[in-house]
Parts: sequence; structure tokens; C-alpha cells
Amino acid sequence: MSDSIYPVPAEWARRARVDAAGYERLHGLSLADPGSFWLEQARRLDWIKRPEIAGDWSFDEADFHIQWFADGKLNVAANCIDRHLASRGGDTAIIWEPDDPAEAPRSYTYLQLYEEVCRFANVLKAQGVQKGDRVTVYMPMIPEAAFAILACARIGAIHSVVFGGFSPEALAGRITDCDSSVVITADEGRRGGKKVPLKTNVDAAAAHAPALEKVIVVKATGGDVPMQPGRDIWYHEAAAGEPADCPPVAMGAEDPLFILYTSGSTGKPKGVLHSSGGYLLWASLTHALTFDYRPGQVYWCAADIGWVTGHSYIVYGPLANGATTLMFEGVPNWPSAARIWEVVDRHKVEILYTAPTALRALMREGDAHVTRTSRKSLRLLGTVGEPINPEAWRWYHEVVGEGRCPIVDTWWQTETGGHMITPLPGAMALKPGSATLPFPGVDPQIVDADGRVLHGATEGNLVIARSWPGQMRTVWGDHARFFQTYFSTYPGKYFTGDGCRRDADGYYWITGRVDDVINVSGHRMGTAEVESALVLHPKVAEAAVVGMPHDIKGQGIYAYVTLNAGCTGDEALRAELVKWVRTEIGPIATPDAIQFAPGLPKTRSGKIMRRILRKIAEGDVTSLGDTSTLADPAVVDDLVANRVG
Ligand code: 6R9
Repeated sequence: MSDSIYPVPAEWARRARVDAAGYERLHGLSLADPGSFWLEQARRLDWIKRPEIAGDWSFDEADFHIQWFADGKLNVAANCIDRHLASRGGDTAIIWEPDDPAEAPRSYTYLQLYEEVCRFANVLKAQGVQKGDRVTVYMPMIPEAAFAILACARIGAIHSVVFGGFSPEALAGRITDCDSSVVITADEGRRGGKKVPLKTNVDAAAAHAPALEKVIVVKATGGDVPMQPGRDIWYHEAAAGEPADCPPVAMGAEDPLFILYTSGSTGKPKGVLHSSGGYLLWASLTHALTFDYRPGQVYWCAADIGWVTGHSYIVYGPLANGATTLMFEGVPNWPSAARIWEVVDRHKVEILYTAPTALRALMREGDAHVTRTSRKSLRLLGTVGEPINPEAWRWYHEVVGEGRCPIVDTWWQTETGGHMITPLPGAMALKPGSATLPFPGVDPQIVDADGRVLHGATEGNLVIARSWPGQMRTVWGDHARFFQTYFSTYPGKYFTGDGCRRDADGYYWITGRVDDVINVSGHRMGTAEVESALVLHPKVAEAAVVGMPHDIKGQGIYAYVTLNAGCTGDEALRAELVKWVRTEIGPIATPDAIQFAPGLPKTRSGKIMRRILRKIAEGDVTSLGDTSTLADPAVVDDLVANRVG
């Protein structure tokens, strides 16, 4: 923990959209009179019918509902494209930087984006896609991924983007859960000079996804992929006959915009559903204020479109604001650890938004990769995805930003749609490791295990006491699970699943998940998901997965595995299980350590005591606490003796 304070630079205090007094006023108003505050903010969007009501919600079980701007009508794609055409149709909307730096970047003006998205929308319509239908997008980081999701928004179809690193099994589960009959993919993806067999993965997924009827394939690498007649369609062939014009469909503000699957504390990922109006307003307002975005600036969010960060801060937020958004196909450390900074120089990036795990990995490669680049264009740096350790924060600030760029450490979640606790660069003094203060409209509280609200400097669980426009609206197909997961632990409040400390200045410090979710390289992984994958293996009887500290990834995956009688836990089986999990879920779920255990520590009622497993995985075996309630306390000695790592 660090208590050093970095004051707002004088130039930022003078020039930023929001200064310290402005923040106090905005945040105060947003809580004192949310109705007028949000109707006023809603004017930043282009409405077909302007809303006259703002929030209408209750977190109480008896009357549980969440709506924002319910009487408003708009089209999200028209907000991201059409309304900019008159004033800045020739401005660059998207810059695309390919995986291989030897290849030329591409860019699209707002007018070109309009034509691409309209054509894509017409292709979807020709395939029978209608308002409310679910379309799965399983794409590499190419501009067509953005065209595809905006095309869905244009015709009112609900997109469900599945990260290209997920396995065919994981993809099939997501296609089936939301009953999606269309998948948009590419022949292959590229990352760090390696090919990702996306179309082949879709073919494998199709075997387990009976709902799937059509596969639209974008030619990205030109790799040779088999096409199944009647099911598979080359995008370029289908698009050739389509006009570059397609009227946007009028959507209710509460009509769904997208589903995005995320890990929770149970085995099955949840389909987080976001609305059209409230979500877009949140993405747009947070993008404008947190990054202090000014027209003409080149802005780069280095996330993948498969995560919520890519949705809100590569596509929806920036495009709603008429920004120039950079899309990067590659990875930070290929061909060298200088790649990010070279891309910054090549495109004169002013605002860079990335994850602590990438910073830690690059930091380890030494400063020379950074200092041999200019980075003069950079004005503001951002981070997201996990707590940033003060050492990485300082490196980002001193070495990357040469001390001149404020750092916005943005805390938020797939469920929140956009930033919740974050510095506004002209308003908040910074403390390395703290996400600082709540965004306007956000009412955070820290509660103890019994739900008592704790005041002043304190530590506990983070809840949000009132609704905000960007909040998710339901879990796809399971509204009861939505209530149960987020609103039943602390009645009347949204429970984030995060632990949090508040210091004497009122600054918030996220301490990490307090549920069975671990954060691997900024990606959420449910321990139960990895356990379910492991027990599918014929030799595995039982598995328990916990997080362990990891220098680069933040947290690594530590799996305790009990084998069926007669099976031997050797190196070969360990390698096989690692491969198995990668196949079942994807490389992001790769276990870092597997310990074969004859038994797991269980209570007499059969509940696994994860607290003990976590301690052992952390290597903290001297303070295992009370083990007397275990059915068989002796298993702990075996676990300690055979700890891996
Ligand atoms: C946007 C995103 C959400 C979880 C969240 C928390 C962690 C995200 C953070 C952070 C500390 C930050 N998290 N940002 N922790 N400081 N700035 O990452 O969404 O993938 O749903 O993950 O990530 O634990 O609860 P998502």
C-alpha cells in the first residue's frame, strides 16, 4: 500500500472538462436529484424519442426491477455513426493496427464505417436475422468485429461476443445458452505471429450446438478452411450484392443491446445482459470524463473486443463520442517488448488504456524497450481489470509517461457496463493503487459480513446502494439468478463481489474478489468452472481450485485434484490435465499448479474448506487456523507436505 499523493497537474486542473469543484458539484447533484441529473446527461445521446423519465428501479425482492429512460427510443449504431456524419464524416473513426508491424495499418472514416456497418447489417437481414435475435460473434481483433456488432445494434439483434481464445466447448455452451442461430467468425485469427483456428473451432462447436444454423465467415488470413454448404457463408460473397445503406431500427431504451458471458462463483458462466439507452449513455459519459476525451485525439484501449472493456471502450463509448479509436490485433510482447510504445509513436496515441498484467510483463523486460521510443504524444494513461500494484503504477507513471501523464485506475465490472470508481484526471489527486472516488451517480458503501454499513476509514465488502444507467438488467434466461447473485447477500444493495478499503481521504482501494472468482491476467475465472472441467476427465474424482499469487498474472490457478482409485498422479497426467482444461475452457484457464491430493479438507457436512486450500496454495502454511471442524484433519498434513511450487 502506498500513501504518496500525486496532485492534479496545474495544466489539467485548468483545462480538463471536470476539475475538483466540478466533480463535487456533479457527484453531489447526481445523488441529490438523480431524475433531473440523468435526464440532463441523457441529452448527450441522439434520441428518436427523448425520454422523460430517468431511473425507475427497486433492489428489493418484492418489487425488484431496474429501468432507465424507459419511454425513450434510440438506435445505438446511429448514435455511434450516423449522427457524426454531417460534422465529421471524413474524420477517422477506427485505426486498425495489424498483428505484424510489417503490414500496413488500415483506417476507416465515419463515412466508411457507416457503409461497412450498413452492408454488414444487410447481410444479417438477408440471413433472416431480426430484432431480438441473438448473434454470436467469435472474431479476431479486426475491424470487421466492430462492424459486426454495430450491424447487430443497427437492426436490433442482440450480439453475444465470445472471446476468440475460448475453446469450441466454451463457445458451444454460450451459443446454446442464448439460443443463437447465427455465428459470425473469421477463417483464422492472428496473435503474436501465431494463427488461431477460429472457423475450425466453430465447426467443432457446431457439433454440440444444435441451435446453430448459419456461420458467416470473414476472410481475414486467407487460410484454407472447409465450408459446409447450406450452413457456411463467406462474408465477402454475401456482402458483394448488398447496398451500403440500411435504416437503423428504433429501439426502446430498455431493449437489450448485448449479452456478454462472464464467470461467477458457480460453474456456469452468466449471460450478462445490457440495455440500449442506459448502457450507451454510461459508456459515452465515462469515456468522455474519465479520459477527458477531446475530438481529434487518438485514443487506444488495448483490450480484446471479447471482454467488456473492448465493448465499452474500444467500440461503444469512443464511437458514441465521435472519437478516433485504435484497434490492435496483436500482443504487447511481439515481435518485441517495445510493440505497444511503437504503436503509440506510429499513430501518435494521446490516451492509452491497458491492464496491470501487461504492464508487469513489460516492466520485467527492462526500461530500454520503452525509452528507445518517443511516446511524446501520450497525455493520459489508464488501467483496468485488477488492482494495480504501486510498483507497476510508478513504472507506468515515471518510465512510460515520463511523469507527465495522469493515470486513471478504473474500477468496474462486466455487470456495471462502465467505470464506477475512477479518477477524473482534472479533479482527483492520485494515489498509486487506489481507484480514488466514485463516478457521478455511483453510491458505493462498504459493509461488514452482516451488511452493516461501515463509515469513515474502514475495510469490508463493496456494495453499490443505488442503480445507475449502465447497470446490467438481467442474467440471460435466468432473472432469478440475477437477483440471487447480486441482490440477496445484502438486501436492497448491489453486491460487487469485491473487497474494499476506504482511507481517511475517502479514497477507495479495491482489495480483490471475496467470492470464488479469481482474476488471472485481468480476466475473470470462476474456480467452479475450472473444477467442472477437471472432473470431466475420466481419471479425476474431485477437484478444488483456488487462486495463488503470481508475479505477472496477478493470480494464478492452483488445482487440487483427487484421482479415481487405481490412477497415479505423475508428471504425464499433470501435463494431460493442463491440456484438458485448455481444451475444455481455453488457454486463459491453464492451471499453473496441480497438486494430486488423496483427500480434500472437508467439514463434516461435506463442504470443502477453501480457506485452508488458499493458504496452502499461497505457501502460508503456518497459520491455517482452526482445522478441528474437519471430518479428517489429517488430510491437511498431507496437503502441506506435498505442496507444489
Ligand atoms: C472491467 C473488468 C471485474 C473484476 C472486479 C474486480 C477486478 C477490475 C479493477 C479491478 C481493482 C481495478 N477489477 N478493475 N480491481 N482495480 N481498477 O475488468 O470487468 O472482467 O467483469 O472483472 O475485476 O475484482 O470485480 P470484469
